[in-house]
Amino acid sequence: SALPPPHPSGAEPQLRSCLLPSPLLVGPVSVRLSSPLSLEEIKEKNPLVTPGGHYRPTDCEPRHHTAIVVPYRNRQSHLRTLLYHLHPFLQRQQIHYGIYIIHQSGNSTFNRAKLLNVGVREALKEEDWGCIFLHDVDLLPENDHNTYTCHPQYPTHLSVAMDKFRYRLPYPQYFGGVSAITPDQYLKMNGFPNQYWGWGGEDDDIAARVRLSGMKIVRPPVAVGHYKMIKHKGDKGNEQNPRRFDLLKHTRLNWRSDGLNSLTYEVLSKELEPLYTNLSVNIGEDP
Ligand code: GDU
Repeated sequence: SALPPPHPSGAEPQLRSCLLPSPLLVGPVSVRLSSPLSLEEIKEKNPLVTPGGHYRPTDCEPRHHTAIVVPYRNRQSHLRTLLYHLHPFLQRQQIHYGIYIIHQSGNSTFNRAKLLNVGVREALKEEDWGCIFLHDVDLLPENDHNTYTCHPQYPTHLSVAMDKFRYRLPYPQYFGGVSAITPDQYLKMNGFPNQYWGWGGEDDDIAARVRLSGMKIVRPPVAVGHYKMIKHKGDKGNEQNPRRFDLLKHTRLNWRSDGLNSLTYEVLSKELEPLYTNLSVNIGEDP
């Protein structure tokens, strides 16, 4: 029989594990670069999402528990578009997930990698996530066979084929856009650098840490790692970081002392919005 035996104690019967692959997957999807719906309407379309932007399948036991961490400031329409796509996308994959928006408060120079450190730490305070996705707000996955789960041994780079790079990896070590790690992998590489203020370089530093800590990067096939990027101009407060080349020369020396073990920040507020958890944080400023 396909049915589990009745539970001896008469307690709630255990759900069977979700099927692999999820029968709900549809493969390639065409994505819209702006959301036709308001946040309220997106919530109505996703009635099973609970406050803070959490979801777990109701008719099977999920095999994966994934937190999505998004570094964020002042990209409202991008966030709405991401939520419009990502909630149904993740539900089709039948995983247990939560979406965390890490908002850098104030006007100091943006620091993507430090915000990612904050996001990992705060997400893990809340739940025992087995996998953490580091997800730019403006990247929309175009194929739900690109599963939002982690490799057990190695960090994963998911956005291998972005439209802006003509659906190719721009260079072999590229690790920007969307990537994923387990808590163990994150510890092993001492998290991410805290010293990259402004645009650029931090993704290459993270890739270097993967290698320096004895790991490698794994990737899905190019055919499923398709992403569309929402077009945007450079943001105020995230100008190119002129120090990035110099910093990158020193990753080998710095990665053990700068990262998770040197992270300091202050959570200013945490709100359980209907479609995401909103953490506003003070991460200081470029010294
Ligand atoms: N971001 C904001 N607000 C800002 C600036 C950045 O929310 O004012 C967040 C967004 O999530 C955004 C991400 O930071 O998606 C990366 O910033 P950009 O979109 O400006 O950078 P690119 O589009 O050039 O992205 C590429 C990679 C990133 C990162 C970056 C270099 O896709 O992962 O490595 O280069 O910093």
